[in-house]
Amino acid sequence: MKLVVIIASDSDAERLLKRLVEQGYPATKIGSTGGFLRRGNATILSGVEADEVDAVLAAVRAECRARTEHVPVHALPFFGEGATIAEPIEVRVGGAIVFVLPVERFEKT
Ligand code: 2BA
Repeated sequence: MKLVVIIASDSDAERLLKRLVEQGYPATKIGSTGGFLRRGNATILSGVEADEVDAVLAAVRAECRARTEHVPVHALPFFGEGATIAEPIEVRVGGAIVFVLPVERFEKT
């Protein structure tokens, strides 16, 4: 068994959760916050058999499309304070970050 951990934007995560559940994959959505942008995002956990991981990743690719956005440096927490760069910086938004972890043990009580 594998645990697929997916970090996605809030809007993409909602559609992804719907698609996973419709396809019969269990999923849990947890509210989270990106450390760099400090924007709300969502973390989805899905525990599936090893041979189902590719199908879960296909759903992620279908629902989470990356795009870029220009963010003013002064709007960035930590980095923005006292920033001397005037140009907005380009950041990736949307898309997903995925970790696939081995599951040592799974129990349902
Ligand atoms: P954030 O940390 O808010 O990062 C949002 C986006 O800002 C990142 O998109 C990346 O394009 C950019 N970014 C992050 N750190 C940067 C830096 N030091 N300088 C310039 N640009 C930077 P993604 O890479 O798609 O990441 C989206 C969200 O996924 C992240 O939100 C974070 O919540 C999570 N994440 C990404 N990589 C991770 C990792 N290795 N471990 C844990 N969480 C991760």
